[in-house]
Amino acid sequence: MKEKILIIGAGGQIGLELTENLSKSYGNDQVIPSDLKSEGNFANNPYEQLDALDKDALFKIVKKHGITQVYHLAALLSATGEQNPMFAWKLNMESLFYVLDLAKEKHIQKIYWPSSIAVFGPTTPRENTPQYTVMEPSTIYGISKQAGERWCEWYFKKFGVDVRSIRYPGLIGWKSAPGGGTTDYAVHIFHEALKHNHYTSFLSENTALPMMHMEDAIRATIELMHAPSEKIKIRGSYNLSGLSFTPAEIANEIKKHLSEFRIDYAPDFRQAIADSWPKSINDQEAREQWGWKEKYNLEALVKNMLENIKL
Ligand code: NAD
Ligand code: AKB
Repeated sequence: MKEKILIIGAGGQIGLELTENLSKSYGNDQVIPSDLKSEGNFANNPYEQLDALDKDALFKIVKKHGITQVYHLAALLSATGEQNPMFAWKLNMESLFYVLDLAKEKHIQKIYWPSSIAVFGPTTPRENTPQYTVMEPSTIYGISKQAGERWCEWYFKKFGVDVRSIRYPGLIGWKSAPGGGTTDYAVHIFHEALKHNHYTSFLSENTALPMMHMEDAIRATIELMHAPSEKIKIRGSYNLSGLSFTPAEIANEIKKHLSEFRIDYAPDFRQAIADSWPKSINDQEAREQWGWKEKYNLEALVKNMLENIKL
């Protein structure tokens, strides 16, 4: 069957790169990016303006294009979610139900929905955090992702919905601007380094967090979506690890390329969020079950970002 893919929230950090990547494999006409924004950056694809909370509009677009797969990316992230908790809950949960129901009712065949390391909380073991462990998230974003994982598994078990998910760490890419996340300091730092040779970090010097180059994350997403169904043993969401570093460590790596670069630290409300998350992730299930392996370490990531960011 020829796949037709709808990407919801395609105008964000992940969506822009995923649209580009899927279009290369499936063809521009087979990939339909959509977002709240009236115009997308998608001259080559049939773009749709769509509010993920508009169930009827979503259904019409699915029928109009004969959609077979949905990548549902629209969400409020950790920092913006804490500023607007009730709306974060509404957006992150209700839009997921609409997509899961489309599959339950057999209008679409496959769903990708991202979770996050934000599902973990202050009572989770922070080093080498395993797939199965204590999970008491302390942000609305994390609570919505944890609940979303449970709903995905429930729809799989109850109705056979083919839904797949990854708990992304902080993602770092050069093709788009940072969004409303706590890990986004590690994207912003490159733009400020190149513009001003200076960055004020909203996380403290020694705050280690799990991170990943966007290219690795997109490849993982597509590999998971292409994996044979019987290999996908986890229908909540997979731990996935790339690398871990602190603001001081990434700053030191940037200094190897920009010797004048300086960093200051002025932690704000996002410090408490970062302090509740793991420092590193154990992803043995993803490695064993569908062959995940990252490409980028810190050295390669910093080099790649500095070479590619266009101001
Ligand atoms: P982003 O904030 O850059 O992009 C989100 C996109 O969704 C934006 O283009 C926004 O306009 C769109 N959107 C918001 N509300 C919408 C609505 N009502 N209808 C349609 N579109 C809407 O986020 P991102 O970094 O690309 O993240 C995408 C997904 O991946 C999210 O679910 C996020 O939780 C998850 N994730 C991201 C990271 C990361 O580091 N970027 C890490 C873990 C999980
Ligand atoms: C955020 O910081 O909110 C995201 C995430 C790790 O989910 N980047």
